[in-house]
Amino acid sequence: MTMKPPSGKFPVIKICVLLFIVILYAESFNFFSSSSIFNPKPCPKNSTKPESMMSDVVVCPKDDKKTQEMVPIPNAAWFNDGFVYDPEECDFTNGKWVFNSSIKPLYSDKSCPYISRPYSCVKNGRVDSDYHYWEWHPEDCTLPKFNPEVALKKLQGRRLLFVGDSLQKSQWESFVCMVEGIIPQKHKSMKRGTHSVFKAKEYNATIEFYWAPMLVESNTEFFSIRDPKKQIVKVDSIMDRARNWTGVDILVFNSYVWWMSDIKVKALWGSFGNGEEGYEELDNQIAYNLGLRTWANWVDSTIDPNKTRVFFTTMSPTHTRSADWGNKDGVKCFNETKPIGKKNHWGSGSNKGMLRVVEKVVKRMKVAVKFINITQISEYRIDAHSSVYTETGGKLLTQEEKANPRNADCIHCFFN
Ligand SMILES: *[C@@H]1O[C@H](CO)[C@@H](O)[C@H](O)[C@H]1NC(C)=O
Ligand SMILES: *[C@@H]1O[C@H](CO)[C@@H](O)[C@H](O)[C@H]1NC(C)=O
Ligand SMILES: *[C@@H]1O[C@H](CO)[C@@H](O)[C@H](O)[C@H]1NC(C)=O
Ligand SMILES: *[C@@H]1O[C@H](CO)[C@@H](O)[C@H](O)[C@H]1NC(C)=O
Ligand SMILES: *[C@@H]1O[C@H](CO)[C@@H](O)[C@H](O)[C@H]1NC(C)=O
Ligand SMILES: *[C@@H]1O[C@H](CO)[C@@H](O)[C@H](O)[C@H]1NC(C)=O
Ligand SMILES: CC(=O)N[C@H]1CO[C@H](CO)[C@@H](O)[C@@H]1O
Repeated sequence: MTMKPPSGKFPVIKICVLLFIVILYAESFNFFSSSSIFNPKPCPKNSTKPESMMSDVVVCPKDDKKTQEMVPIPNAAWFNDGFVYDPEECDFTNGKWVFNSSIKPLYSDKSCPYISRPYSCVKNGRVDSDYHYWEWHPEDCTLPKFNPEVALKKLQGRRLLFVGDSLQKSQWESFVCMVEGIIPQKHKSMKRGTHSVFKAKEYNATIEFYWAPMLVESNTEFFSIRDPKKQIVKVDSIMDRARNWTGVDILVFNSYVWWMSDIKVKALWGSFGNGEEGYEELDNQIAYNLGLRTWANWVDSTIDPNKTRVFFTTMSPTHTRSADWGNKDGVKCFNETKPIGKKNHWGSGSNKGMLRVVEKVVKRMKVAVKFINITQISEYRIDAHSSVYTETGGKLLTQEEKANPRNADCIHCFFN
């Protein structure tokens, strides 16, 4: 397999999928190649020479000093953790958003038919457009340019499945939209449901999504019950749905916002099988821990790490408190049109305690789970939410409703 030097920056700013694609690019070279591993490394800041023996591809950020080296590592396999892309080497999450009006977005919610209506900002009437034109520039490395064909080739004969909540669903839709443009109509198909499947037929590849907002079961997930006070979470129930997560090559999980209601989580164990009595009220971190451990046990007992790569997307921040970024007169993310420039900004919508819970659970797992850490890079993007360009109860907001900042959706990411 040959690899072209990564060049340029990401042409589209998809907060949610950006890091995943970086990881796909970084890892899939070894994932999908039997004989060699290509692993992007940052250039040491004070040198132009790659220093690591493991270094396969080194691209310096400065154009005139591009250093490249490719060293196939014989007999190394993609699962060998010693060789897998190491976020410590180039922390993609450490960087800044840079405005670039020359970016040509790969799709818009008008060109791609797969974006759900609540996140179709342009269709829903958003007229400002700066939010399309911010590029993520990591400090220590250059991101590879996204190429839909290369991405599809990497997925050839494979199944990629996203499992989780609506943010994960958006991530799936965005990923599909980034590649579907190059596939002729008759060579692709989409089936929607609890388990949605996009097929790229020529590539024998599928990009799938499974709705499981808490990973484990709850009585609210299909919206038959809408009152959060009546929500009951079956913290040990995962088996029925998880049967549909097997035989997949790449699994990407997430779960966060559904655990974050203001009231305690009513947790139920299977042994209280009859009806919904016998629940226990728990703090969200404790309940989250129980739910995630159920998930972790399933992964450890079911997933063959030689066949399946497992990822976990960290929480996507909510931007519902404008005082977090010093806009005292603002309401939520309403009317925000620029990212936050302050390095390491961290708002009240990202609960560090919850992050620690996931980290701890994952650390104890047998199967290596790689984090797609979107939290920090998304924290900056107060401008990148559906805001009032969304719908409620299946209906677009009226002009009047749009004028009311309180109606802004500051949880979901935009999809342009
Ligand atoms: C380059 O950086 C390394 C590690 O950060 C340090 O040990 C070394 O002294 C530096 N060399 C120069 C010439 O600054
Ligand atoms: C802006 O984007 C264009 C098109 O992708 C690219 O050629 C150019 O290098 C970018 N500019 C900067 C400063 O990154
Ligand atoms: C298509 O991919 C699946 C795995 O997703 C594999 O089992 C099957 O053999 C492939 N079919 C062809 C014709 O390559
Ligand atoms: C994965 O493959 C390696 C090397 O072929 C083998 O040693 C290991 O037992 C396998 N692991 C599992 C879980 O099958
Ligand atoms: C939102 O922005 C628009 C356009 O800049 C402005 O006309 C309007 O007054 C703003 N609304 C609020 C509530 O700040
Ligand atoms: C994700 O990034 C945040 C901030 O950069 C950091 O605090 C956290 O430990 C990271 N979590 C994981 C699981 O990588
Ligand atoms: C959407 C869904 O849950 N699909 C299937 C999951 O797996 C079970 C058992 O294999 C099927 O009965 C479901 O239809």
